[in-house]
Amino acid sequence: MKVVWRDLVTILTQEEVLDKGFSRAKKAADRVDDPVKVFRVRKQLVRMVQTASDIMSQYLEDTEKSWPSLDQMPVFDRAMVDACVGCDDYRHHLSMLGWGAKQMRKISKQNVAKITRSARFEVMHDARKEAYGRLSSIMRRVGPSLDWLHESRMILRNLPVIDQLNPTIVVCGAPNVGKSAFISSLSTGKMEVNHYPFTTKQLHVGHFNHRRVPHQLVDTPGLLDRPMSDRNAIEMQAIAAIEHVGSLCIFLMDISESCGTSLDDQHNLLEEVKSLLQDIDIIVVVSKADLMNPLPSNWDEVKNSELEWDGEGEPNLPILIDEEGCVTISSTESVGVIALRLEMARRCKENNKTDNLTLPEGWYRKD
Ligand SMILES: Nc1nc2c(ncn2[C@@H]2O[C@H](COP(=O)(O)OP(=O)(O)O)[C@@H](O)[C@H]2O)c(=O)[nH]1
Ligand SMILES: [Mg+2]
Repeated sequence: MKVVWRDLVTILTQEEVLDKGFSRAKKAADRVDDPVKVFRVRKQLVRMVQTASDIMSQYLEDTEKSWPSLDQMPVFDRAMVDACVGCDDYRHHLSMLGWGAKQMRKISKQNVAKITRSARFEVMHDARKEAYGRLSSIMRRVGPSLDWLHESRMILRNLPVIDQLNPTIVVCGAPNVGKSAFISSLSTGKMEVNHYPFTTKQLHVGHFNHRRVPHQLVDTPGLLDRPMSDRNAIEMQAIAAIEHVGSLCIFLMDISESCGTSLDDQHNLLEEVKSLLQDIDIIVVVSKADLMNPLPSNWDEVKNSELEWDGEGEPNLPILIDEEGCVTISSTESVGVIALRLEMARRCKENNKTDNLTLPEGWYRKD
């Protein structure tokens, strides 16, 4: 169900498909052997028409089938396709290939009938020529769709990869509040930087495993880190896609204001994020706890319990809490991060419980 755009093979141009069809047709005709000239010529011409049509229509059908169907695609990928190349165009150009293949098979049938019905060389040759002309004209109609698919493949190959079957935690907050530091401190591997091909915006993805379940952490710089009065349709679509895959949102707030954004503006951003990600459970977390003076009162307790935990099971480690009673962490000192990670995994699981009743789109219940 996961869409792997990298696996799409290159798309031939209409000239290349025609070349392929006609050169294979010629080879097939050369192999025909019959001592009686009229039979031999007839067989050759029939072979040419059939082979050319078969090769080209098969190519078109295989290509159409090898592209993921929009109806079976996870919602995140579909929203990306829509934002990048447009779902209507996607559907139209793929269906043009199917249309072309059908027309070609029809032409082959009709002109083969003409060839076999006649014993006159001129009629037979004309029918072959006519078939080639009609096949070429169908290819000319399909050509722009092949070009479109070629271009789209280049774009779709670079789509960000999010596995919608695994929990996804969206990390937001103003610039410099510590989102990257937070994701890095939790991630086992390196943070991947993906690009939305349709904007200059990026998507940063980190991963951690909890009880063998990979959890994805995504940060969307430029998209959810500043208030924007005029997000364009494409950016809104990216946000909708993010909302759809998100199981949980962590909103980081830097109360030291060392990030350069005032607390008021951070609160405004929080309200905006809440309205944009309406369907996602949001936890507000205060970052950079190590800068607090005094340190949170349970700093040592949290630090020690995190150090003592052996990584097994799902203990309830104490959450780091600041003076105001807010959840907090220090990514640089690694305090409160593991306790929060356990809480995030719990929340993701809880939030998925209800989702399990409604299967992901494109999945069918077998009862
Ligand atoms: N003292 C302290 N600094 C932090 C912490 N987390 C991030 N920073 C610093 O804050 C700055 C911005 O962090 P970054 O993760 O790049 O923020 P982002 O823009 O939200 O991704 C960097 O200089 C970090 O070193 C933290 O927990 N404690
Ligand atoms: Mg960052």
